[in-house]
Amino acid sequence: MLTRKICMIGDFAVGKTSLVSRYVRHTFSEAYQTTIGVKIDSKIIRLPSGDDLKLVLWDIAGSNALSTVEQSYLKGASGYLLVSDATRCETLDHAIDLHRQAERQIGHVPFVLVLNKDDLHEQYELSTDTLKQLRSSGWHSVRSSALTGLGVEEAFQRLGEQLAIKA
Ligand code: G3D
Ligand code: MG
Repeated sequence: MLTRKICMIGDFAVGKTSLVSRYVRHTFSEAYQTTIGVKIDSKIIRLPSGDDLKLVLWDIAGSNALSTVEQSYLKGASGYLLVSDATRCETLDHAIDLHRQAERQIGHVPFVLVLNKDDLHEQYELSTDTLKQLRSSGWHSVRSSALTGLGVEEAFQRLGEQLAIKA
């Protein structure tokens, strides 16, 4: 079976670990512990072609506001989910910066921008202009909530399908 490594990238507390547990285990815990080191999960998805693709999901602990992505973490990754927290606009700026860092390290690979915590409507902070600009420069984005499950399958599925096109 085709297997691809994908990395979760984004600021501390944007919901990287929660998205993985919603996606892989269909659970959400308000008291989910901060990941220690790197956690690896996997999930098999069905591609439009009918083939299966195994996604190996790498989730790193990052406690810095703007943590740098480590080369050893990204090594061998075929793509990544770039996660921001829709209730904190600075996490989108940081995501853009982390994307640049990732590109410098592993070159152009597919990624999907995830605008998480979409359930917290009243606290929504992201700039529509910035999002429009990103979309017009070719970025794929998905609104998600690891709490309700909205958009979670879609985010991983979209990335998986982009990887399959590249494969
Ligand atoms: P990280 O892995 O990116 O550091 P976590 O982020 O998955 O640990 O999530 C950080 C906090 O945000 C957690 O709250 C988690 O429950 C919450 N969270 C994650 N995704 C969502 C979401 O989609 N909606 C809402 N409302 N909350 C979310 P705590 O309180 O445990 O720190
Ligand atoms: Mg985490």
